[in-house]
Amino acid sequence: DVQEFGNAESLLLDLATLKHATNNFSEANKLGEGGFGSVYKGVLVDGQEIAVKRLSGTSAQGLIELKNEVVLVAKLQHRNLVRLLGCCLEDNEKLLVYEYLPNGSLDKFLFDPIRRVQLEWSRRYKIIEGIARGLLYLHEDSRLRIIHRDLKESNILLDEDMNPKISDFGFAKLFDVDETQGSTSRIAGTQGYMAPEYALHGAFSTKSDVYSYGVLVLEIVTGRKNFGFQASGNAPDLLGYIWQYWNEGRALELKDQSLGDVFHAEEVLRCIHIGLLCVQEEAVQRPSMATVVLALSSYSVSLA
Ligand code: ACK
Repeated sequence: DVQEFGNAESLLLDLATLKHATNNFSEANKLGEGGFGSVYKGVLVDGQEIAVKRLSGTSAQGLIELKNEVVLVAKLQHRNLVRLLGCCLEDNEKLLVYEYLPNGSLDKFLFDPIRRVQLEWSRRYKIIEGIARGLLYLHEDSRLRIIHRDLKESNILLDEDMNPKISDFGFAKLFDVDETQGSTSRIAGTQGYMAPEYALHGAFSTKSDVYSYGVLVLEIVTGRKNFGFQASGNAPDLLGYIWQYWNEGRALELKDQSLGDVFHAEEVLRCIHIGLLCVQEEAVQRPSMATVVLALSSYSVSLA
């Protein structure tokens, strides 16, 4: 029912148009698998490039999540969030249409042996800062106040200027001003990025997003994985891990090619510090995203 989408009628797109744009969802147009199903590249008749997310499965749960996502994301506009352009629910299809981001996900860049070289330090820092701003907007500045719940590299897309944009709001939940925490029996996050209280008890909050953000920061700085909590019980030895990374001289890979051989040790350490603060076991001890953004931006100001 279109009415359930509120003012989203203008967001409804025609199935024939989307089939034409994606060559009938051909394999050649497939970008990959996302959280909800396959993602296809498309080009509209006016030349505009789009990414079409085709929801798989016909469960009621899937449809509810889709509607949730459409209503939420359509209202959000921020330079660090992927724009939702529209959706289509014709013929049992459940399609979400997004702006197309040519550089794909941070996951591919960060952990690809060739492409990671393109991520010199100044870019990594901007990505760390951009994700923080997008997340702060979700948590506090958008009128909706949203907890993302599944923040990880594959949900961070990069635009043509390598500006990061957070995607996949299907698991995000609206929360009221006086109900800033939730609990769910259906845990929607990803192992290794979920805060302990969320992975173990389903308790999510803005602070569980902060935890995932901390894991992201440590992974973006070091190019390594597995900084997050594992439900199997093995607590990651964060400091040992980072110390080893530092000793191996891997940090020196992060020198800024555009500035010659300048190595931003202070910035690198600052980001590691912020990452470690964010992945503290006790949620109350983690900083808010407002504090993180301030720490990152006041630092770049003081460097200038
Ligand atoms: O790393 P990628 O190339 O970037 O592979 C994944 C894949 O689809 C499954 O999520 C890509 N993808 C998702 N959304 C978009 C988008 N809006 N623009 C471009 N690529 C996208 C993602």
